[in-house]
Amino acid sequence: MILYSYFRSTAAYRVRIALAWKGLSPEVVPVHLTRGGGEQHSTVHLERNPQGLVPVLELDDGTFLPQSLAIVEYLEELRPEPPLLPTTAAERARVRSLALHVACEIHPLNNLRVLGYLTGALGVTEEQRLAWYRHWVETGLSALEARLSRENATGRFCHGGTPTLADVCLVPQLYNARRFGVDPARWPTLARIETGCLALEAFERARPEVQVDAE
Ligand SMILES: N[C@@H](CCC(=O)N[C@@H](CS)C(=O)NCC(=O)O)C(=O)O
Repeated sequence: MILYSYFRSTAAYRVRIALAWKGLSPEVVPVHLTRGGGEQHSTVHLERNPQGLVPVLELDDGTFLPQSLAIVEYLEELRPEPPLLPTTAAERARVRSLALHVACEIHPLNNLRVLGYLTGALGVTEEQRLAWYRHWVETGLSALEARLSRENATGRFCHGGTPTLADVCLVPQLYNARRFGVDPARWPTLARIETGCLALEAFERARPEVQVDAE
């Protein structure tokens, strides 16, 4: 397998965590999202993913698989142990619901191309762009904090005693928030879960700062 990744990409970070958790270390091919207008728009990358986004996982048969959550679910089926989803249907639904809270309601609003469209085509100022980012990340993470502090008062992870797909989505989102000057310490449950995750080797190996293309 080959992972097309960018060190700062939160969606690629999710896949890197899952790969490391499963003990898989495929070749990683960086796709630089800003250099030269963005390598994600190159003909070669658009053949991998016409959306012009990372991550993409190239499977052993040469198939290209975009979309981080589909990739993580694929890895879960390929290598069920150690799991990233719990055993009962209700628990799996809860974990997926937490993951989608981040991946569908927070991340897409603050993607590079969305922020670029704001300052480019719509002509908003840098200050307004940052206000947009902070609004959606704070709204989304505050709701997640409310939910997790109610449902999981003392747990080390989002669900149960081991990391799941929910933590795979949460940790990169908190990394991204910090990059834009939003300190996750204001959400104590999320911050505690992040600390628990980052103490694990798989999360350490997936960190942006230790990737081959880190700057
Ligand atoms: N829903 C997609 C989102 C992928 C995505 O938005 N990737 C970002 C990096 S985190 C990207 O490639 N952005 C390039 C751009 O916006 O031009 C997934 O989960 O894989």
